[in-house]
Amino acid sequence: MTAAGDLPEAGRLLTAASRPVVFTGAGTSAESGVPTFRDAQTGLWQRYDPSRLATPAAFHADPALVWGWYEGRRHGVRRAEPNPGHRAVAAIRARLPATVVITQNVDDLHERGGVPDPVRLHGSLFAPRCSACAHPAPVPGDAAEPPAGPLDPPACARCAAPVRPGVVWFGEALPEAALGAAVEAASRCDLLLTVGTSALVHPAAEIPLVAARLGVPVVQVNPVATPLDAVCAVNLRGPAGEVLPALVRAAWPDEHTG
Ligand code: BV8
Ligand code: ZN
Repeated sequence: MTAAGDLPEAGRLLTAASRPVVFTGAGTSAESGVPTFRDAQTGLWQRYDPSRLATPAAFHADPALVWGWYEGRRHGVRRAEPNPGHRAVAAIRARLPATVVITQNVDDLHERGGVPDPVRLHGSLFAPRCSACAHPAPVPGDAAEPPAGPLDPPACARCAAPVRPGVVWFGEALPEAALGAAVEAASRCDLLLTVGTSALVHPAAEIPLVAARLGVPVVQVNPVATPLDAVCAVNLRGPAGEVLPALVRAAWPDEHTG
């Protein structure tokens, strides 16, 4: 039975859990001012469809356009701060050390918000590598202004090929170790909390279903409905930055997530 907004029930499920998985998407960072894929692009990027830019073909066709887009996103993330939702996730992990945080996000706000070891399904804006030999490349220095448009990527120090963002593009396989760890955690957890994801991108979108199929309760935090509504024990309709701290307080009234 899906009880929309039943915070006390979600709190009881969290209190009863010992091995939760927290599965996060771009909506978790929305209140930090980091646009999700669904948010309208700004400036030059308005004319581009993100899911077409986030592909190997786009990078091959125009490395400067794609590198400039990612550097602009990294610039925005550098100026963003973790929001109370990130800190609530860290509070859950501090209370329940067996918690596994799995993220689709490529920002570093979980790490800066107190979760040092998220399972990263889609890579990171802070792990550039060579597009040819995969040699890790240094994260570029922090520019005062974001690139207003195309920006030539650096050359690999080892083979001089263009450096690419360390993210998983559409059409690319997810890192095997991360996907394996995520499926393993979802298969062993006793609660799955899915936060801020449209659940449209595969195979990441399967992770909550792994838990649901095993009869593990799934609690969703999202202002709008998603395909996961059908498998949720509780749907908490609202922004992560407000709902997650409220959920932590419902589970542990003495907890102050800051
Ligand atoms: C692969 C990194 C094969 C890059 C990203 C099966 C079915 C259908 C399609 C496929 C399938 N299998 C594969 C596909 C194709 C494709 C896919 O899923 N397409 C979809 C779009 C139809 N998948 C792939 O290509 C994957 N690769 O399968 O490879 C393969 C296998 C072997 C060998 C070779 C190849 C790779 C997918 C990874 C793509 N990379 N990110 C980058 O960031 O630039 S995915 C990217 O988009 C994000 O990481 C995110 O996960 C996803 C969606 O973006 P958003 O919508 O912004 O974010 P999210 O989904 O999290 O939604 C935001 C939500 O937040 C919304 O619901 C909103 O309501 C909510 N929200 C807003 N504000 C708040 C909030 N929630 C809480 N609080 C708030 N304040
Ligand atoms: Zn190289």
